[in-house]
Amino acid sequence: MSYGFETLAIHAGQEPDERTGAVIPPIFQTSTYKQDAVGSPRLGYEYSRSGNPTRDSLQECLAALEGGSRGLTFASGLAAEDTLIRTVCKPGDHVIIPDDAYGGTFRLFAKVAERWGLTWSAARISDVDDVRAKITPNTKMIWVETPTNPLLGIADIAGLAAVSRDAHALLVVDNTFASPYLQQPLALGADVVVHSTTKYIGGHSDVVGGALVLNDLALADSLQFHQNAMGAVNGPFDAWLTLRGVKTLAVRMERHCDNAEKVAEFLARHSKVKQVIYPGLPEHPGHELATKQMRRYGGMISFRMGDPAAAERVCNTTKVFTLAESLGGIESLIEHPGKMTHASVAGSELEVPADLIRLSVGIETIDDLLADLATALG
Ligand code: P1T
Repeated sequence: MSYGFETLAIHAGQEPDERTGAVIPPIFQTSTYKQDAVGSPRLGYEYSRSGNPTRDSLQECLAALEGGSRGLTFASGLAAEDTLIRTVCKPGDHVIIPDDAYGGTFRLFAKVAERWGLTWSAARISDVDDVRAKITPNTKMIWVETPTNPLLGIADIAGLAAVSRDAHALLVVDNTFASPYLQQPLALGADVVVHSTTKYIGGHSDVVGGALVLNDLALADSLQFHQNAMGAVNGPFDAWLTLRGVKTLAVRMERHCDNAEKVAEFLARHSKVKQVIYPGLPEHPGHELATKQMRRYGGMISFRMGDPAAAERVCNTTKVFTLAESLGGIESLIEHPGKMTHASVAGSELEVPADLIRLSVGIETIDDLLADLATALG
């Protein structure tokens, strides 16, 4: 029987505990496991870097939510990315990255992987032809964010999947901004989905984590080998917190989208705002594509003030929107990408405008959010 998304979020990988009937899977807060005889670990569990039942529950749940065969979870989104890059690529290989992406992802390619012999090119990820033009004989991965962070560009996942297949490269989609509730890249032809589970999946800004989901079982085995060999795993309590959060993903995302649509309309009408960037607005260049490949348009909005000082002033003034990095939690956050989350891309092709403000619209009362922005802009 195939269950719906909300049912999977609550039940996949989360059977009641066999021994006690506890409805919620326990936190197996243990580093190691008693073995019945030398070489006979129970149920294959021998050491918690290699395997832990709480982590297994989360991995199974996330695989189900993305429509993938296997999930692997990590200590952070960047740990998941690093494990994927070092599993798939070797020195001399080439990767295409988006010309708009999370600053930390750019830093991982440009300041870490490059030192180990990986080469990369930045492409306009919303332009399939530009991505195709950047392919080289050594291209191993096309790395996509959609929507991108922080400029909310939309990439054609199915179109890029065709390009990557022709090039014998892997299509990797960072699905952090959309979450599996709004978009399922594997069904559109992606090979691997990446998540910072710190964001919408955890949803409560209380735990850092990352995940990979895929269908290729041989690659999944290789990733699992590297997950253990490199050791960037999430702990049992972090896995449990993430599982606790993901159960409500569908209802949270609906409210994030409701609120973001109203905030985007409010900002678009405001005389002090120069440009609002939200895929749900008809004037967004990726609006049609987003309508096709996403269920709704998400909770992230960026906007430009036309003046960097004005942007900083707004960020420093809101009260319900908390000035902080990160996104995807139930509370609304505001930030200045140029000086905060994307400081590491300064001077690169990925540099973001200095008058840009990014909002992670939370699930508070919409009137309070609009009043807060009206005061800060006023
Ligand atoms: O922070 P971490 O869990 O390691 O995830 C990194 C990451 C990966 N991919 C995307 C699209 C992200 O947005 C992030 C983290 N981003 C922020 C912290 C931020 O405020 O944008």
